[in-house]
Amino acid sequence: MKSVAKPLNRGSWLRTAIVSGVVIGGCTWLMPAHAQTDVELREALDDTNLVWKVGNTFGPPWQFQTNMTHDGIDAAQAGPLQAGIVAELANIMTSVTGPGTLIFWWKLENAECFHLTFWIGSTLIAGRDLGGILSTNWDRQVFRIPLGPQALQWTFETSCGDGSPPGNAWLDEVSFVPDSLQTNSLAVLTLNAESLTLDLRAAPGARLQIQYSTNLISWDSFALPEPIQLPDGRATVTLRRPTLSIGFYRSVWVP
Ligand SMILES: [Ca+2]
Repeated sequence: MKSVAKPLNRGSWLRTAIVSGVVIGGCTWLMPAHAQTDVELREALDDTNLVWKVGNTFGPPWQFQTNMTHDGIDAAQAGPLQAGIVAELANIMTSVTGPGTLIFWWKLENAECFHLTFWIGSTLIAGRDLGGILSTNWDRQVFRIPLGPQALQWTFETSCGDGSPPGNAWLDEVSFVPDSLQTNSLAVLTLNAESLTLDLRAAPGARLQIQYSTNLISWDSFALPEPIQLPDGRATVTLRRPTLSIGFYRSVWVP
């Protein structure tokens, strides 16, 4: 099949050649603009399982770029937006099926005249006065995603009036790992007649319950007020040791 010697839609020729699946066996495949946008954003945001859509009002949409990144390779950028008589806004959206853990990095150029927010469905999760993006540095966020299909959305929008400066926002290294694919480990650090201390490891943001057994068949949970949180993927906990002739311990995910 002949190669097509012209750029595809918005991407450059070089950029198109890099996108996996676009150049196959010397053949170049033309793609609709929305499909190319998804491929570019999937590469920029690094989770190959996610499908991306964008929307915008009075400003450029989120798009692939390589000038400002967290991973040193590529990232998605919104903007520049600039408030005039009307506000400007750009959304980037994907969907996942929870429960699982979502991690991403985001960055805001101007924290005074812009909002960068993260939503699960219609619920505002981070940004604005909820914290998490108050500085203009790259900022890592970790969230537990609840059970079932969930629409995820990042929104970049102007918040100052006419005459405010232009500004950009960036998103990089988005990762969603369902609980079914996650592993967690438990090691006993110390053990005495009254207590045991455990080293727990799992994906960042995990919530774990600790269980014990005498036969590896039936398991009981430690009576804890809340699941053990692992915001950084690791925790050390000391628990009152149950009265057992032989004890086995395990950690299990909590949605
Ligand atoms: Ca990237």
